[in-house]
Amino acid sequence: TQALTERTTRELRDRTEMLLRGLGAVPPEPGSLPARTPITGGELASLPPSSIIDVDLAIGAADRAFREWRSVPAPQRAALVRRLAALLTEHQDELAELVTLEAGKITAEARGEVQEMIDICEFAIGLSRQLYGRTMPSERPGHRLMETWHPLGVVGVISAFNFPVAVWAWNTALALVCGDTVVWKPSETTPLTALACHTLLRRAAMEVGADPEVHQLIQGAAEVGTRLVDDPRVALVSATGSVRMGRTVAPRVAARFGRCLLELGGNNAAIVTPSADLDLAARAIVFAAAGTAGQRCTTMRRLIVHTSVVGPLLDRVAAAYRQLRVGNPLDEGVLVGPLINSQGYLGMQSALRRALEDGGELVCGGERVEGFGEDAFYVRPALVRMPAQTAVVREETFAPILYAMTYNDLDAAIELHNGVPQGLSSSLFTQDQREAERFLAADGSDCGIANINIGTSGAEIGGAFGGEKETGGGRESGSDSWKAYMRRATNTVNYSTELPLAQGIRFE
Ligand code: UN1
Repeated sequence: TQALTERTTRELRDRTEMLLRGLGAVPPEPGSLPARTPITGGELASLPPSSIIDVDLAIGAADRAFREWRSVPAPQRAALVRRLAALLTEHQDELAELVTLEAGKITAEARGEVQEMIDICEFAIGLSRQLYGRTMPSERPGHRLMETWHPLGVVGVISAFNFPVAVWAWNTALALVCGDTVVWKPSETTPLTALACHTLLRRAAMEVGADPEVHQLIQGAAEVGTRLVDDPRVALVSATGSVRMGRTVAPRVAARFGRCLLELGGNNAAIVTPSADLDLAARAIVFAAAGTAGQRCTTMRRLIVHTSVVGPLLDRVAAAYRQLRVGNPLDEGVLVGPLINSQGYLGMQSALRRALEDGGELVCGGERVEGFGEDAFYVRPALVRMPAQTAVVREETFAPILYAMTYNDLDAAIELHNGVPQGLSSSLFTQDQREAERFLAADGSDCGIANINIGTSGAEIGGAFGGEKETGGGRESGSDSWKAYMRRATNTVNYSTELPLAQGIRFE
């Protein structure tokens, strides 16, 4: 296998170089930041990481560009995003393949991720004419009271390996039409897809006559991100990643009174009730739990099933799990690609061990799939029956482990559902309207996303995306998430010849 793996890596390296050229992203000079493919674990390229000085220069350039960009009318700013959408559409397959090579996603999901970028661009273009402020009736005669939304400043975007391009696009498309400029620090695991996106955006800017400096790319490990987080010129830090990362970022940004938008961990569950359509539920569960090899922040990690249907439901899920093809994500028919690296694999193994110690029973999966070389980590998605929601179940393990528990009474199920520190996404499967409404009510799911009869993952861009508790509270993407990228000014205008004071105060 070792020789085969090396040959495969060589082929993937050539392919990467070709894709980068096709995207106009000149393969950079080598440096100490390796870009690996989880397909074999081998190196595709290496790049020079940004130095602290590079980071300062990038923030300075974005700050200078902001001074002009903020005064360009929003519908004109949208021209840049429109051109980006066109380039993404033109290069959808190449960019998706690069995502597969660098993050290990299967082709369908990688294309879906690029589609999500195109979708958010379209949303942002429409939004550029809808950055609405309100007017309120003033309590004073001859006065007008209103609010205006203004560009905020430099937005620092920190993104994760699992959605290496879509999450960048959510932030960047909105930030740009809102009149902000962007400094992007991608995951150090996915520098090449970042380079490709940066190149496409810069090209779009050149083609529509916008200032290419509105977007800056900085690459490297945590210290590069920290520099970005600490800089007072960065008005908003939008960070996606682990709760651990959020715990360092949030207090640092708060200490300088900057703004934070956090998308941190999820420990998403589905409740399956006695009236649920079990075939539909099983299909939804398999995609949400095993898709993307369990490496979405929206991945389903917990199942809370009514005792009357637990047997038939788990039989269906286990049968589907046994049929899942795990392997090279470039191969047709493969539904589960590799984990990102050895850390992902070790994390999964240790969580499984703890679950079994807690009395968990492995229904299927969990084992490593060999034959891809020692540096590639392919696993069969695991289904584990748990006697209770023990400590390991309350943690987010970024790998395909689905813990199944049972319930008898819906109140207890919702209690169990909400009994974790994270609050991103959730689902309930039922044909009973009362149960559905209860789940969506104030005393139902405590998550930012609550679904009925669909899984926890795969949200559309039109809704606001994000969650509560340790998930961080931020909202990105659709609905009115744009407000996080702007500052609100309240304006009172006196068009009378008198000077009445509010609250009826007389000062004379
Ligand atoms: C993430 O995993 O960080 O809802 C984002 C979903 C995708 C986005 C996931 N649209 O699964």
